[in-house]
Amino acid sequence: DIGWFTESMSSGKPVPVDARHCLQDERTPSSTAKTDHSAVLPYACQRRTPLIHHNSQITDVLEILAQAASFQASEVRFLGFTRAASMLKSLPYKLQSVEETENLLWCGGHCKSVIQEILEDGVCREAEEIKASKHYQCMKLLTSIFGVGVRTAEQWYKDGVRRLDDLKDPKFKLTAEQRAGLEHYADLQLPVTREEAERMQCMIREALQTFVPDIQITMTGGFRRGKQQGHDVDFLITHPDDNALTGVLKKAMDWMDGKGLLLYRHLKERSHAPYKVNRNMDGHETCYSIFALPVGDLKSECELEASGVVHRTGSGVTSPIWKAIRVDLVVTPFLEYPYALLGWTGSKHFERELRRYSWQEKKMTLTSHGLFNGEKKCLILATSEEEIFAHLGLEYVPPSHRNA
Ligand code: DCT
Ligand code: MG
Repeated sequence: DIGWFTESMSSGKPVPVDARHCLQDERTPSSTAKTDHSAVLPYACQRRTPLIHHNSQITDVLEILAQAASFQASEVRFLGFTRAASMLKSLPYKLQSVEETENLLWCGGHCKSVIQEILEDGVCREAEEIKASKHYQCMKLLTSIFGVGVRTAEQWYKDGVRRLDDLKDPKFKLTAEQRAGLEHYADLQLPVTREEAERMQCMIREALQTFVPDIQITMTGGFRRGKQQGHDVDFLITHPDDNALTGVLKKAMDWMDGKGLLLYRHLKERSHAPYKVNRNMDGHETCYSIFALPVGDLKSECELEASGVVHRTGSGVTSPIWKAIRVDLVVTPFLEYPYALLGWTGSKHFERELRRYSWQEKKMTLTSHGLFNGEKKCLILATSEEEIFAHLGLEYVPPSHRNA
């Protein structure tokens, strides 16, 4: 029952209660968090998970099994494989024998036999069969289109879609997002490099500062966790004065559109009842977009041919002028910024585990808007990510170790 939350948010402005007032006892660190054996703590948000770890041979396979489970809409199996993979990613050593999994939560049963097979034979037959299966290959292809989720892909698969070209049949009614995704498919399959992400940030900052000179923009998502490449770039936008944020995203997007930098955008307004939104989403004003990032000689000939992003110059020679890049832009009120930063830094599994831990261990609801104490019926303020971890009784995990 989150009726109390409804009330505080119904005006559109959250009314946070001072954290010190309602959280005295929440600051006590959990007994487990103090030990040095953080690698085997049950929740991924209690562990430190670096980007590069010691068990990728096993985790790669477990993640294929997890993805196949998600394609079969089996959330339980998806979570089982994902939690096992995440546990192994946080181990500070390479697993040598299956016996070492004895004390590792989530690594029993089916996962244990998979781990054993890989340790002994170097491959997992089940994963090899999955990779070779038509259903898996097709679902992987279709869900890699911007705007296509598992349910749509499954429906298309049942309707006989096997290749992207099959979607040209007018009987398939594509959304504007999916049409843009297909149009720029080849480019969007190329990883976005850190250098491209940084150029993107400069471009967007310039546009935003045209309207609000001291606006803040922060790169989040995988890049903030230290990844050198990603499937998109995620940004958070904020300002100490909420009024300065009103309408600025739309104005900046129009400004960039006028310069020919935008290929697609979908602006979602701020929801005044964010708790009603799908639990995987939030209520911040967001723009899901595809930018045309100007490029020099960044791409190889074959990448260019595949992407179709070549433009004829007067002499008939082709040269690249832009690369399509997926960008998510999120506007957050200053008070909610630490929560939005924590929520948008990821990884997805780290976030899922933070929310699970908050609810199961602390009876609190964590979103990218705030932390809500269900027992004391209050909203808890925080001025930094460190404070949010402290409120939850968790040891602070820096972004570089949230690659769960
Ligand atoms: N997020 C989440 N739950 C979702 C989707 C996103 O908690 N269902 C959060 C976690 C990561 C962040 O938003 C950005 O999402 P992505 O861009 O999808 O993830 P990423 O870690 O940035 O991965 P990539 O590098 O591939 O973009
Ligand atoms: Mg991302």
